Amino acid sequence: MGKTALITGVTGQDGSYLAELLMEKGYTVHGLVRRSSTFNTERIDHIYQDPQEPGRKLVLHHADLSDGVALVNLLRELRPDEVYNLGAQSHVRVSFDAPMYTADVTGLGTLRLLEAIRASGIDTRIYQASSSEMFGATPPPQNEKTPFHPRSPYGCAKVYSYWSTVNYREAYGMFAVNGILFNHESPRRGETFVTRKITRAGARIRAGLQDRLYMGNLDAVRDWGYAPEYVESMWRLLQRDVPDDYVVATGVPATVRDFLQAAFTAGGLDWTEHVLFDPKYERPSEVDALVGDASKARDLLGCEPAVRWRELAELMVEADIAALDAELSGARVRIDR
Ligand code: NAP
Ligand code: G4F
Repeated sequence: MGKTALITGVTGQDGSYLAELLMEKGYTVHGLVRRSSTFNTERIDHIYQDPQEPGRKLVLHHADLSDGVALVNLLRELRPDEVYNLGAQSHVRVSFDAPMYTADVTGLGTLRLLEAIRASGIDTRIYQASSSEMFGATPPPQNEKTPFHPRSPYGCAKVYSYWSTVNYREAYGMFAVNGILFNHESPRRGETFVTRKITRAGARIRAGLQDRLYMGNLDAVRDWGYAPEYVESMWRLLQRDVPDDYVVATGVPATVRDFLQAAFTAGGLDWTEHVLFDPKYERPSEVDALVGDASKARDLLGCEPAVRWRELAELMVEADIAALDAELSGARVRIDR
């Protein structure tokens, strides 16, 4: 019998890559999908299996991280070997506009899930999607021993989730781990995060569909990696003998301006001719620099991300150009890369 996993946030960037990875490894994957008035399964449509399909390996369930009772019922029914908590209101800028909602889903949602595991009395391992955003104002390089100083409601909610995960490990002996992941991107990245906003705009400007791109702080430094490599780290964290917390990062810094220049150059464009500043995209309090020291994950888990920010910028522009070309020619746009 293969293992069973439950992924919250299966419709997101990471959830979709993780579902693919686990299915390849022979898992039966259960995905938690929140109700939406429009389809929200685009990232997993290519691996979707009809309920009528015998022996299907991907099963979707409607539930929400704000609904603790639904989580208990789901866990009692499924009794998964592993739970990956990737569901969240994950946008930092939006968390300033919706702080209570962010605290509820990104913070309390984790507690609800941990309590649901406890209440259902099942023996399962849980991965919590912690974030480098928790380090906030503490200068780089950041590792597992670096103090947290969050700078957004999102960062605060993630700190709450981080410590709740540690607490359930210490209090109840639960196999509960935090992956403290630095920014990771892909062609499936949400369109309003900075990398995808840039690569999507590059493709559209190149095609003559728009001329300007309004941006916020170009001086921010991030450590950008490639999402498919990072979901492999999530799985590795849960396969250890002893539960522990790990930073996952490339250790290579770049500014938003660097990424912008690399992406536009890859699309044959000069970014200075198209980019304008709009204070709307600034944050009330910014995280200036995140650069990870992932030596623990490298030494103990064998995680060594290979794709660096420049290559990432290029592959994302290339994917957005291909998707736009397909859309303009009337072909169905595939999202399976
Ligand atoms: P994402 O693309 O924004 O996906 C978030 C997922 O959470 C989506 O499936 C979303 O559903 C779901 N979700 C939102 N609200 C929910 C609710 N109330 N109940 C249940 N599910 C809900 O994020 P991602 O980039 O894949 O990141 C995955 C996780 O890692 C998140 O927790 C994020 O905070 C964390 N993280 C990400 C990064 C990064 O650089 N990507 C770095 C560190 C940590 P819809 O599809 O319906 O919106
Ligand atoms: O792409 P971003 O929105 O990502 P941010 O804030 O670093 O958060 C992401 O990474 C976290 C890990 O550290 C995750 F936990 C979180 O869920 C999310 O995935 O912004 C990156 C930087 C920021 O400094 C922002 O101020 O880009 C700057 N930026 C400049 N102009 C912009 C823009 N960000 C966005 N989204 N849009 C802009 O126009």
